[in-house]
Amino acid sequence: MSAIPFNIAASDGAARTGDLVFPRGAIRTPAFMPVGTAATVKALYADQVRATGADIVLGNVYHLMLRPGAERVARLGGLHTFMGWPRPILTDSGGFQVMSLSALRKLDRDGVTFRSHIDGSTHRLTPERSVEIQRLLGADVTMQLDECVRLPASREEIERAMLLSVDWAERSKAAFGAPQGRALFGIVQGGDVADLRKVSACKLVDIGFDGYAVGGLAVGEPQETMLAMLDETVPALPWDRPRYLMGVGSPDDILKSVARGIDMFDCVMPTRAGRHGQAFTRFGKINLKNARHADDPRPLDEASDCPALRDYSRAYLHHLVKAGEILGMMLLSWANIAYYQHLMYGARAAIAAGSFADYAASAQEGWARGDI
Ligand code: PRF
Repeated sequence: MSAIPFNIAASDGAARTGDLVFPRGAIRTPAFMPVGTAATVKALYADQVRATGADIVLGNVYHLMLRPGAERVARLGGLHTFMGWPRPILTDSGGFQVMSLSALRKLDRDGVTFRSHIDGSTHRLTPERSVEIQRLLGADVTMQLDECVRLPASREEIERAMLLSVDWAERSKAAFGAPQGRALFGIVQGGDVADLRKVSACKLVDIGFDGYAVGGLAVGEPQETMLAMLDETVPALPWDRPRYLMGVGSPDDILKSVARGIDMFDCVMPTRAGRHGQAFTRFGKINLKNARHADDPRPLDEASDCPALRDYSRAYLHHLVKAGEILGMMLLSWANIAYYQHLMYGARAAIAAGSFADYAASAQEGWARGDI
């Protein structure tokens, strides 16, 4: 029995909507979790993130252990106090970022040694140290340390990393213990190999976690492959526990994954795109750098209740982006997080009403109609 209640209020096909209840607040699912890598959702105030409808944000072991340091954050009262976000925080375990960001990484059965991308200093992460760092940060959801393989990769390589991740899952669970009001998630690996995905999921379910993440996807494979892997993986996971698809994705990826039974998502896409002059809207993706916006007095979406989408002209946003002004990044990051939260709000309501397929189809139509 998990300490963290997950109440599924309604389901529609494989899609479900409900609440994952932590002492610091409930997470309405399906949920999009804005990424706050370095103790900040880049370019946004914590209050603003909340006002878009986010119930939880992400933090990162890799970044925070290097700077400012987990022990320092703990001395300063933990990550919630440090960043002024009193609601739940999920922290990623570090393995994925070690592989994508650090220099000179060396993996062995016990853990991974790597050089910091900031100052070249040497560090080590083991499953036990990752769990300890997440405890020091005060994470509401702790992720196991895993190894994510980039695709394409050989079956042998994918199987080795998956079995190592299962071993690390066991060690993470032992190190985590049974703290009150906090959750530990296992991470399914197995690349694009269906039978390895099933083995990974079954082994993690045997160990037993508060929730199950699907890792190792959106790492270079086509969307079709990612969705096929979800079709293989999700049915092997317990119905009554939350499922989290790591690092996904576009609005289209998200709705297609919700339809396959995923409850939680995170992705840098809305904030990163915002810093690069792109807006996600119900009319699809709009590139504000484009000269066609220079004389356009219309807002991105006059019907939105987010000021960033409703109250600033496309001409002004175009100007800010072209001039490299900080406010351009702030407004577009805000607009994008607001749009993602709006999309999830609609998904939850549609699942509750039994009309999720219609909801997804009409979102698709809006994106396809484009920005007229
Ligand atoms: N593992 C971890 N974090 C992740 C991933 C993973 O496989 C991914 C893959 N899309 C994103 N973030 N720990």
